[in-house]
Amino acid sequence: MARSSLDEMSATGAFIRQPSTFRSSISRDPNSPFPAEAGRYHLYVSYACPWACRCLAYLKIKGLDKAISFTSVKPIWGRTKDGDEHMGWIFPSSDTEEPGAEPDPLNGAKSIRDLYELASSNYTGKYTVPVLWDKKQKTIVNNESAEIIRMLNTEFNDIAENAGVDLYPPRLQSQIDEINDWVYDGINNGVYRCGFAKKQEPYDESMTKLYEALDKCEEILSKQRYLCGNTLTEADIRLFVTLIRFDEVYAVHFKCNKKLLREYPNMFNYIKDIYQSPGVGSTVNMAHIKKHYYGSHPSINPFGIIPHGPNIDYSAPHDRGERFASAN
Ligand SMILES: N[C@@H](CCC(=O)N[C@@H](CS)C(=O)NCC(=O)O)C(=O)O
Repeated sequence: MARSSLDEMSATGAFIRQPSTFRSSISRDPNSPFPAEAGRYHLYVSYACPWACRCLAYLKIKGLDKAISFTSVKPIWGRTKDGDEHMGWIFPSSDTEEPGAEPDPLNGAKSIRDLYELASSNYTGKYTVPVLWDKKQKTIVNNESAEIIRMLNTEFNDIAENAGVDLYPPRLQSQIDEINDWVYDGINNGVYRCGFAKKQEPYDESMTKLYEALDKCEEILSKQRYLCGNTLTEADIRLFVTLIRFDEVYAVHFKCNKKLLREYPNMFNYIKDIYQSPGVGSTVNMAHIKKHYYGSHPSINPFGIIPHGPNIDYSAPHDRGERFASAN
């Protein structure tokens, strides 16, 4: 059983991600084991992590950040226990140690691993973020971002400030599911498969798939504002969290350098467009992103040197709204 993504390796040198383990659901039904209630749940994230930042983006977009509190860990993995080699997400010891990161306000945990061990005394596996925590039952409800975002989209609508925003509307669900499949495979997980490959062949295969998927996005985005047409959906948020990290990190650290995203005119403007959507920009902490990747994978970047560039300004003007104005 892998205890970190650095161990998720097949005999052929390919990176193979393992499934998440806590899979309960929060429901709007007040009689369910985890009913949607303001103030009851807490989201543990890392600003560095694309999967966790999907959930954070949902908190902001849905207007749930008052009803569901959240904490970010420190960006660089550290020892999770004295006398144990495991490296993973850890909390700072004060509010000032690492801007953006905070000590655990609920359980006084030193690491995300501590939370998994509080939730399950015999847990073996990875200690990943996001973690959706129930303050009442003092346990992990769910640690799979794909499921957490679906709950945040629908189950809290009695509480959400922006309940009318539906990022998974019934009429687009099958289209979103179909896009998520190839975007996950080729891009979200694809960049990790490029970066963590330990043999040339799995790297080559992942790169081919990655760039086929990126070219497909560019083609779609040359004709419409978002992946499913003219409405922002779940598919865009899932793609965005990977794209925003691409030129700053994946191009260098994961060797995804066949073409940079700023060389794709439609996709580059699309990244800026989503970044500038209400709430989304506040979920992007590039300092944490760069510190994490370049600093937490010694097998890829043994000296932990953080490259200076390229420092892209995603708040710069873009053409998406104007260009697709007639379609709105
Ligand atoms: N399937 C999970 C994946 C989450 C995941 O892989 N998170 C990474 C950070 S980007 C993590 O916490 N890794 C810890 C480790 O590998 O030890 C989800 O989408 O929620």
